[in-house]
Amino acid sequence: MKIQTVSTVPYQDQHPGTSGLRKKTTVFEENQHYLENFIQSNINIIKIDRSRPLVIGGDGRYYNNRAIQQTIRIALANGFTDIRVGQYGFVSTPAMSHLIRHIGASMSFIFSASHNPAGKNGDVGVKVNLSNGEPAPLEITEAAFAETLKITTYLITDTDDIDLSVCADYQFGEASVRVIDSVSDYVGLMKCQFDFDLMRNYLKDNLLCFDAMHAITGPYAKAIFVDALGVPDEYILNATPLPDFGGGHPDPSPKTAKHIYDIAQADDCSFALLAASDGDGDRNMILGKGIFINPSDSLAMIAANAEYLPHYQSHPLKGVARSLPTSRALDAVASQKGIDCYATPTGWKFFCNLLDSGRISLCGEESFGTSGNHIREKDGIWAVLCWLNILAVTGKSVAQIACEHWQTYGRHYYSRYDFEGLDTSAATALLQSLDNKSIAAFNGVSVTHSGQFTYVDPTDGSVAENQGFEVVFGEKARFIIRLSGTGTSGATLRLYLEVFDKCSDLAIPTVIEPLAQFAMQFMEIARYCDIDYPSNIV
Ligand code: VG1
Ligand code: CO
Repeated sequence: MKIQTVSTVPYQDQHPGTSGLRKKTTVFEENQHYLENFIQSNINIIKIDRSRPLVIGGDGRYYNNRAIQQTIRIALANGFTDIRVGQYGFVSTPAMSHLIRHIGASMSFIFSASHNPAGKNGDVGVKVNLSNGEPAPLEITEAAFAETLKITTYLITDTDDIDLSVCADYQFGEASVRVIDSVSDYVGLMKCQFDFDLMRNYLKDNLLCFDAMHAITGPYAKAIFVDALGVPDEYILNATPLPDFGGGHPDPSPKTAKHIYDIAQADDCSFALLAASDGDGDRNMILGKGIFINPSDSLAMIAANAEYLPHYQSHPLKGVARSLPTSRALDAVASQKGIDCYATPTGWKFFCNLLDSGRISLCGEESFGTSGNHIREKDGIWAVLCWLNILAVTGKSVAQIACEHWQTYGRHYYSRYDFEGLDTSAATALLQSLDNKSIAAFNGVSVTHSGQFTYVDPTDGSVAENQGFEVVFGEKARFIIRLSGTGTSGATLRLYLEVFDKCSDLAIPTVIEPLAQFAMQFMEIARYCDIDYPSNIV
């Protein structure tokens, strides 16, 4: 094995966003050394013992194989002596987080752009996780970015591509590359977390349907729902991961996962629980017959019913957390249980110190992400199993759980308006203008707080500024405006809207629209961005 030092020139645009580096596939394919620069920059600044395992995998999308093979060569050249790669290159984001923790790995690279479409004209991304299974924190992503701005060389071996289709070991001098089964350890973890016997029994009389959207969760869903829980094979939809995700958009939301959403809404729906996950398996959508559970509610409902889940029976909830724009339904549960509830900036990395320090053991985001302290990523299948286990214990339907919840706690009506494909400077100017605006009241309810969200991590005092502009009308209503950090063209402004009402059966648009109109006028979206309505409503 020969090691080459390759000369390169830095790129200016390798700043990781909310969840890793994310770009158009063409950016990776058409810019020489683009991938290599980013991988080498991370290796340069993350100081770790290179004899500990490094894990490499992805969500199966186009360009994964090239990225994985190239990263193996760079890792070998940089002295990593124990490299593990998922069979076929497949490792979901939650399974990666678990693998790192389970085998004592030092770090990982996941090639995924999450729910963004794949293919030659789609997106590719790189997520970097560290030794506790957590996404690289801000200090690391910033340092890696700084390194990408000055990198001049990277190291690479002349080794051949590895056959990823079979689990086997390859030796290169002192170093080994192992192709590993990336599903079985994750299945083992789920079996420790939930009551599989009870769920299997429940599923004899109650049907479950899961849509893997031709993305990474197919193999995991088959092993868990079909093999371990006895769900008929045909109820796992789109279970084969495809490089272009079947031409779809693997985003588990009512709009992009319309197929399964429509099954749930049909009068003759025979399923007790329906769910979908995203490209890299960390998101989840929960549906019951005739009902969609918005992710903020799902998080609050799991928290409220945690006592029915085996892992929270043995380790009762100490505290919970949500990202700032996630609705305050969770706070209502936390307050009733007498436990702490933290609000963090958007992005999973901000939960990890709270999880590590034992302050929280359940957390989530409005963007269809939920997880516990079993790993350090959001976990799509885990969230589905939480619901399944709760249904199996209580014998209630999804709709019943939701309605009883709203009757107990009131309902946090919620919606997100996305304004996509905006001119970046116009969107930035809009955000900057907010600080100088004043607001008094909405519908007769006074403003209790408004301003940019600054997060001070309670465990280490680290500070993240400008994490979204929040306007709060006491307990009654709230809106938040922030720029997305995962897009790959133009800018996306997100407007998050929340209205609390004790009455639980109002129509969501009727409740939300007045606040939405108020917020859009406040932000002057028409003046700054020349549009007056969102391109996407979740
Ligand atoms: C979005 C979501 C955020 C999530 C992130 C990564 O970020 O809003 O909650 O953590 O995607 O999700 P943004 O910056 O576009 O709003 V995923 O499934 O990539 O890992
Ligand atoms: Co994802």
